[in-house]
Amino acid sequence: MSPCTLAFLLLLLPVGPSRRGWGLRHICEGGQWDNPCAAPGRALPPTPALLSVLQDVLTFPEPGHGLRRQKRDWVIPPINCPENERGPFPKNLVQIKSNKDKETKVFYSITGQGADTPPVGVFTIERETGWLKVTKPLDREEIDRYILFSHAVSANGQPVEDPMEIIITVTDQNDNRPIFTEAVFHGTVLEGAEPGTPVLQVLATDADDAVRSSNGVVVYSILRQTPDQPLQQMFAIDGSTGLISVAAVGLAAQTVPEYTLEIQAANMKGYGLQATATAIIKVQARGMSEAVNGFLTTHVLNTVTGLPAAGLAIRLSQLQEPGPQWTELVQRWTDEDGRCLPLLARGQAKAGTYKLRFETAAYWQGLGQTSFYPFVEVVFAITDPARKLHIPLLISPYSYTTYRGS
Ligand SMILES: [Ca+2]
Ligand SMILES: [Ca+2]
Repeated sequence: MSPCTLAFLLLLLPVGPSRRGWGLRHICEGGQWDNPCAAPGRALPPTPALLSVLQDVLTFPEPGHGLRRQKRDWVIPPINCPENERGPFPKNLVQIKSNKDKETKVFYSITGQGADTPPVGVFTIERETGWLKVTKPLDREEIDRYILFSHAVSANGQPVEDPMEIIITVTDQNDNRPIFTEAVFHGTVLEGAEPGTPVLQVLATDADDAVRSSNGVVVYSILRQTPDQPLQQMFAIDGSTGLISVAAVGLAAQTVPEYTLEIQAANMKGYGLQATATAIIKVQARGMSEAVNGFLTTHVLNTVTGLPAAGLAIRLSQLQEPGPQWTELVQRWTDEDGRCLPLLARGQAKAGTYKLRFETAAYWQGLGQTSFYPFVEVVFAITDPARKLHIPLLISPYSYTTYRGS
């Protein structure tokens, strides 16, 4: 690599003496781009961030000064380009410049994904001026980053610079709403359950950026509870996890055997686009023994302590034939006996393929341990819906056992 100086310059920024190598100007069009930008005809003082870039440039040794810096030391700030930009296209992004243009006529080209490899032609460069352009609206959810290489050759086709890497980061717009994984979530709670008892966890996904923006950060809330007896807020939801738990005493199967909750998920931490789903919570009367009422039951045993595993989340799903689509039927949490209410009641079971998912990692995490298994899934077939099934799980952080019981 020939040592060359890299200069990032703002439009109309005072420029030092001529330097070798690439010069890069960030030009802003009507404030559309996230780059630091200067209004036409007005010089901006260099920002500290930019200064540091310039400093890097200024300290870069000239050829013949001995030390050569590796290219990877160059700090090339990514060019931010928002998704869903409106035209007209092509739109100028940045001008790429070689100071060799003082010695010879320089021609520019770009390679890389979005240039000469699919999707081809999203970015183009003006051969003679070095203007890098975007030719159409971008979709962050499709491609969130482009890595291009810019090249400069002289009239006889000889490279006058090493290829320069240009990273174009597609910044997010909140153009996706949350999507609940289920239209209807089902849970069961034992009557008289104490406040804080977990009942059901809902989940919504969002395709937008949840790391560098809040566009994809979903917050849950309960919009409505039907009936609103004996209190308006019998349940609470954890805004960030979607875990619904008992909020008040007074759950009684005889008076209210079932609650319907309208759940909302909204991105931008609760202030953006919304989606709703339904949570149906059955209140189970005490004294209805598993043996009488249950068709499908389980228990979880911690084989390290030999004690029941309490507070472990379990989800039952059914395979939707013919596709590989699982539909969640119910969620349970194990009690202090490592047991939970029947996952399927008598008469509720149909022949088919089912899956019990045990959230083992969260359980071990709660005990301050790590689990080799993030979760354990037991897939099984129900062939005789009249025959009671008991599927226990015996767990340690590094092993698990299951078997068919009755
Ligand atoms: Ca998009
Ligand atoms: Ca987006």
